[in-house]
Amino acid sequence: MEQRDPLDYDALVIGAGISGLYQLYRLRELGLRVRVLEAGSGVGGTWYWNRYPGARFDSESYSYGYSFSQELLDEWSWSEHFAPQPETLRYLNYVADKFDLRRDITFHSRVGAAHYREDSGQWDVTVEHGSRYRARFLITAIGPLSAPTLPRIEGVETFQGSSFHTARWPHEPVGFAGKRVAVIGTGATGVQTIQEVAKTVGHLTVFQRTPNWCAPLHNGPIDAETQRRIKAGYPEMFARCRETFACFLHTPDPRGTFEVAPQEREAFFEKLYAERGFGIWQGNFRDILTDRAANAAVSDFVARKIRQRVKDQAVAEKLIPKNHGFGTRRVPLETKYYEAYNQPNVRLVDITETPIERITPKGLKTSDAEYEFDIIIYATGFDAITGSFDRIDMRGLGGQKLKDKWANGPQTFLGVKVEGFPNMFMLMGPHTALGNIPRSIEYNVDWVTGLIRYMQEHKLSRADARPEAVAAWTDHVKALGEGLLSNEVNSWMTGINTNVEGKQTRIIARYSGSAPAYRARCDAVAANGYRELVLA
Ligand code: NA7
Repeated sequence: MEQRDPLDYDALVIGAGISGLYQLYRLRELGLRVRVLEAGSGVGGTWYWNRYPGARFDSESYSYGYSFSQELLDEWSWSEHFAPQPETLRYLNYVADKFDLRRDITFHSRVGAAHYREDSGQWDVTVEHGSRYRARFLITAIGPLSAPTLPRIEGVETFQGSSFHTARWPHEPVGFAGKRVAVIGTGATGVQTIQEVAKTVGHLTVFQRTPNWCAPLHNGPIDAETQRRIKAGYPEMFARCRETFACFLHTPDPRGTFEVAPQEREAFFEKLYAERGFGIWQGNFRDILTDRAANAAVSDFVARKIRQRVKDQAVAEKLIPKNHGFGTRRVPLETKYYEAYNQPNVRLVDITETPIERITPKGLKTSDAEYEFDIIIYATGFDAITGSFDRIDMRGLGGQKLKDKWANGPQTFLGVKVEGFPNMFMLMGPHTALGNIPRSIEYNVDWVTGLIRYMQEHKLSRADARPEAVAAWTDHVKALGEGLLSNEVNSWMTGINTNVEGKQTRIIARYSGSAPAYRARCDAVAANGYRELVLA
């Protein structure tokens, strides 16, 4: 590889998604020379890559946008309660243009390596095509769900039709009319894809390994009067998002499931099932995600709904999860997903009964049949949370590799700092509060910006985490995860990905306390002069 002189900056940000764009905006305010390195050809991150049919928000659009600019809030009007991906991508492009962010972003630049140089106290960052950059601060804005994984099934590369991972969807439209289509995977992405493809497809076969508990999205257009109310109510709405458990508009009901009479309980579940968005997951009785009997009650309610909506009861039973309770994995929100299986041209194949043996040039072969397809869609998910870090050769003090350091699970301070990786700050890294992600991102970015400002003001050039602070935070995150039913289940949230070597053991990868508690802890660290960090 040609060795060039590295380009010098004060800060490098990896990724031009929601967090990278906002971090750039804030660091510019500090007067820093910043460069954002972005793998794609445009801004948007998740919303740039995930162009699959039916991709859209599951959080209310207005609660998902940036809150930092009143002008932006006034100017931008969301068209639907849950905006489709093209609209969100337009929004993020609008933000990039409005704040003139593009001039500090280099596209087509996938970072392959980031090494800390002790002699210069700088990060040396290499892009896969060879360009090198150098900066005092390195900020990872690489997303918790950005490293897509294909299934480890023999023959994937031999298929002669079109095949796509949902997170690597082509920029040109893909038509399904008259086509024989397969979808592998029934997570939040698979569900959105299936219900959309089913509208126009010739014939659709869904290969399901684990069914998920889905609930209705209840999307709809935003009319002029509602639009006016949304815009007038932004301050209160963002204040509410700051108070709720996970920054959504919904927050747990203070009552326990069995503190209310059976009839009232049923009526409450009905109400939630008829509401927009994550209410049934995030706004349910306080104990549904910790108490087995409470969880069984809501699971039973949703199972009955599935049986009512799916005509063929054998198919309905296959769609009802048996190995985990409602809400213990991410709840996919759907629009007529279950009804798709009532169509004569949609078929569900349970691959726990008849496993996929191989992908063939013409389609795929299960243990009992051969299928021919024109298109195979892999909705098989991501090497989540730590996967995007694993894909970069990151080395800290003494050349230590981050991947080795995290071999038994991530260890962080506040999910932002890793000991031995000075001046590297993670946005939406492991051990942070995810929830309604843009809300968490804005907080995370502001906190990192505050720390860098503090360093500027105190003429400090290096920040590292104290090992005891990392140990305490990591223990705290683990303790918070105890008793949560979701931590007894395999999912991307517990770090499981059957398609990635070494990701078969559950880890505690997410902070599962409340967002207000997370912010209170971070605020206290800042207010006390960052004593948990070694500042030099
Ligand atoms: P998920 O939720 O990880 O779902 C991936 C799906 O793909 C899931 O149904 C998997 O089954 C299935 N899968 C994965 N590998 C295979 C193989 N090898 N064979 C068959 N089926 C497979 O990813 P999504 O993209 O849907 O959603 C990720 C998050 O993005 C989502 O939660 C939102 O927050 C946004 P499994 O359940 O592992 O049996």
